[in-house]
Amino acid sequence: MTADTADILLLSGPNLNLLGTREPEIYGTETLAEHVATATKAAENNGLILEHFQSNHEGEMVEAIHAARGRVAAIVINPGALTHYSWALHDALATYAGIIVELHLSNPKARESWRHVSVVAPLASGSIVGFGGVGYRLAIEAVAVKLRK
Ligand code: CA2
Repeated sequence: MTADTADILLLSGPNLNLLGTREPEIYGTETLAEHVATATKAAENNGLILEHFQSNHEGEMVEAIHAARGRVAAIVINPGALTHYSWALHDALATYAGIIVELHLSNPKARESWRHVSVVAPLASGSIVGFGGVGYRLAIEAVAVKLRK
């Protein structure tokens, strides 16, 4: 799953592997692989190495965060629906000392009320939401700016 060294871990949560197959009006037509390619290119443009991990399992997401501790400088995370209730993800991210950027394709605050809560947002430097696939580039740019400081 993980390389020995990377600067950014892009983490994708449950169901994001199905992007491009349903609900294009909400999530767009691009696949996850295309978003990862966008993020990888943005990282390379900033001299950074990116690795990606997607899981439909909360525990695997937690373990990916554990494995990032002391190894990668930043995590960009789209936790999918785990965003709204996973205190396990919250607690794992709380053990991570690097930069955290929360990323969503849609704008959860403009959707159902159960999506208005994020248990990840309080641990993030910032959140990029509602810009569709462009958000992947913006999230990497945000990390690059933070790392240059
Ligand atoms: O907008 C986002 O990026 C979300 O994280 C996407 C999650 C949703 O639960 C969050 O509230 C916001 C859902 C991902 C579902 O992915 C799909 C993929 C293909 C077709 C339908 C959904």
